[in-house]
Order: sequence, then C-alpha cells, then structure tokens
Amino acid sequence: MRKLVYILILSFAVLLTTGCSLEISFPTSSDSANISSSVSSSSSSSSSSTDSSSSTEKDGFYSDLTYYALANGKKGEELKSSLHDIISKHSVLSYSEVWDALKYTDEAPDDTTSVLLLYQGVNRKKSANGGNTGQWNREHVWAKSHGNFGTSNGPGTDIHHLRATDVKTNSDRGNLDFDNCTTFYDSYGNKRDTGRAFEPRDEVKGDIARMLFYMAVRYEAGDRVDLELNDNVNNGTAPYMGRLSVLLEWNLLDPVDDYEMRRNERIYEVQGNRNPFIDDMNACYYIWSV
Ligand SMILES: [Ca+2]
Ligand SMILES: [Ca+2]
Repeated sequence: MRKLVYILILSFAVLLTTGCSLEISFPTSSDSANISSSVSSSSSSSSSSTDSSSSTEKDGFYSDLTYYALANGKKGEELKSSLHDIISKHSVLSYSEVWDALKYTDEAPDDTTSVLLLYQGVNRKKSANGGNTGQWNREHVWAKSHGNFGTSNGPGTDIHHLRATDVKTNSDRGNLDFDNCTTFYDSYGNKRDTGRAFEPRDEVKGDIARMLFYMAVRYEAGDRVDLELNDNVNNGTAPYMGRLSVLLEWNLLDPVDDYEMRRNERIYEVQGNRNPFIDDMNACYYIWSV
C-alpha cells in the first residue's frame, strides 16, 4: 500500500512538471535525424513550426518532432495506437543477424571489443558469443514463451528487447516475470524468487521496464501477437508480462542514462525504429496507471 502511494505521488509529480498533455521531448542525433526523414516521411507534413519551437532542446538533447509528430498531444489508447503506428515501421532482422546487431547496440562503453552484460554490468568479449557456460547469448527480456513467439522473425528478433546476457543467467531467469523479490540470486544485486519472479540489479530496472513498455505497444492486435502488461506474475505462456505496477515504479527509480540513449540511437540505425519510453520517460504514465 505504501509503495502504491509512493508511485502515485511520483507519477503526479511527473504530470505536474510536464503538464496534462504529452509534450514529447525526444533526443536525436545527426544520424537519427537522417534516418527519421527516410523512415517517417509521411508524418513530416503534419509537424508545425510552432510545436518545433516549444521543445527544441530539453535536458541537453535535441528533439526530433518529426518522428513523433503523430503522437504529440495524445493520451491513453489514442497515444498507444499512434505510437504503435510510428514504431511499427522498421526493418525486421533474422535471429542470426541479431548476433551482429547486439555486438553494436550492446557494445561496452569502454571497450569496443566487448559487450556489456545486462544483468552483471560487466564486459565480455564480443567473440565469446554462444551457448556455453562463460559465454554470452541473446536474452529475450520479454520472455519468448509469453505469447509463444519464439525466435522466428518478428518479436523474437526485435533487438529493442534482446540483450547480451551471460548464458547461465539467461537460463536461470528463464521465463520469469519481473517483480520485487526477496532472495539474492548473485553478487551483482540481482534477485530471484524461484518459480515466481526475477528482480534485476537497480542499474537496469528502468531499462527493463522501458523495454517491456515498448513491446506492449509495438505488438498489437493484427501483429503476430498482441503483447500486453498486467499486474501479475506467473503469466506462463499467455502473451502477458508483469508486474506492471512495479515496472512503473522501476521506470522512475532508474532514469534513462547515456548508455541507454546510445543503445536506442544504435537500434534506430540498425532496425529503423525508436523506443518512445526511452525518448520520453513520462510517456508510460499517459498510457498505464497502477
Ligand atoms: Ca539504467
Ligand atoms: Ca499490445
């Protein structure tokens, strides 16, 4: 109950600072601006010069109103639907292409020959990819059994939620939903309540929440599978992931940092679409509540 009140207060504070309609403040770079013009040419005509001047720069990042023009000012299901239309325009990788993609998107900040492991936060050589103990492989943060989408082209190869992960940790997390847990899993701060839920280290709690927000919006009815968030754990093979109330809390506890933004930019280069919940940390509260 205390946690719920905490989230409500934080959410209210976010809404107060941002106003009552979505004011998207999306970072961009010269690279992404170029891609934006080619990926979303249909939306450029609806972007007004007035809107552009209202959020040219925020928090040190330049906004790209062209990419998100169709979503500006929307809330709830309307916003979710608009964002779905925007982020669904992208190229689809094969599962084998994901290896090379992750070597770029998950590259360690201090070593171009290594990837940064999601749950440990330590480097591992890019060349040490595979299925053996001590190697890294492709973790589906949205467990691929939740909706049974597997590793065929589509949600199973969408690098927005695929991460370089230690083989054993990937296996031990399995298909567990995410929630606060009581039992430490390792010395890196990850926790796991066996058979119930997994809690990542604090440094990636927000990253994981924002990847799951992306998946719920990217995959809707009419796509291969309609993925949705709920407030449960033990979702099994249903196309759901939880626990939503905890994810909304993690979003605030672990704000977007430079590495997560760089990853979003690199995915934009490789796959051609963005994670709106990294570009605007407040966007999730206009779609979901606890
Ligand atoms: Ca983080
Ligand atoms: Ca969905």
